[in-house]
Amino acid sequence: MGNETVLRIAIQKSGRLYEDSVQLLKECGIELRNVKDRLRTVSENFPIEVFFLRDDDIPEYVEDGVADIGVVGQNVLAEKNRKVDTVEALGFGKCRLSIAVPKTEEYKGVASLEGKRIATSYPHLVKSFLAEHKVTAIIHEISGSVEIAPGIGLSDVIVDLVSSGGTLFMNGLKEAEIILASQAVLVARKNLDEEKIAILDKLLFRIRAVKKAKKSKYVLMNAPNDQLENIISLLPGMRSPTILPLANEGWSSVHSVLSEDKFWEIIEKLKAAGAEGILVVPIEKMIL
Ligand code: PRT
Ligand code: ZN
Repeated sequence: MGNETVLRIAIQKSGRLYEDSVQLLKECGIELRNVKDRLRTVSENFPIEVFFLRDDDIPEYVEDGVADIGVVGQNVLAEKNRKVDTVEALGFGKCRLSIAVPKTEEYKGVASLEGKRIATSYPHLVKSFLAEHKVTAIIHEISGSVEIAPGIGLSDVIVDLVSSGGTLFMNGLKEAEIILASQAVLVARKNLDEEKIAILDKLLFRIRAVKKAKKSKYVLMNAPNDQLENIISLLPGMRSPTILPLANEGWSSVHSVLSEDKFWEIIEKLKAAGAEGILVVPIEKMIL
């Protein structure tokens, strides 16, 4: 790539955010070769260089300017408390940092943690949560397998990440209170120069198009002409739905875009209004 400016992005080397991070870049049309077993790689078709790092190190590397931007969980970002800007929520890596207590115990609120031993990998977040609630407890920082701590007598409760809740359940624990809801975000270092901001804007434009497309479906259906007006009124479309005559007299083909949150509701109304042969197609990119 010669001396052209490249934007350096840090993503997780392996683990829960790796696949989705690489997939996101791919969906943005950014080609990366040989991503496995590499520390860094430069894209051939977009001015970006990818660094593969441990997720815990990403906020620091971005703050220090070793990388310009990074993909990291809000949980790690909040714990590390580095001076970086969050530029976009990415919608994957969703989880929550929660207080979990033994299944057999009744949880009576934050105040009941007074004097208790809490095992966690998130000492700073736990400390500030307790301070906020004016509770004093003993924090045991452990780096992995936090969920076994109560079982081996190391702590009374834990604060750990939860997604399905299966891990807690298998260890005789239950989720008692959420401290932080988290997902992966794109962060950027402060004071990026103009050229890098221009590349970041280009990347963000693509990321938003991909995100938007994931939330939307392209819908095609056949509609009796005497019901067209009614059917069209149910459809938002990007501007308005597309109507094409069918060879079959008295019928039209109606095309539109529906957002996922309203999808089923609208489909039911369309059927009730006489729409037939409804096809639902995923959208790859959506540029508005
Ligand atoms: O090696 P490196 O340091 O990079 O990776 P890591 O082992 O520290 O992190 P990794 O890959 O486990 O997680 C990376 C990020 O994924 C986290 O920082 C979160 O932002 C996000 N994430 C999303 C999760 C989970 N979901 C999750 N369920 N991270 C961890 N878990 C663990 C949790 O700690 C518990 O052990 O999964 C278990 C619970 O899962 P359930 O489904 O049984 O509730
Ligand atoms: Zn980590």
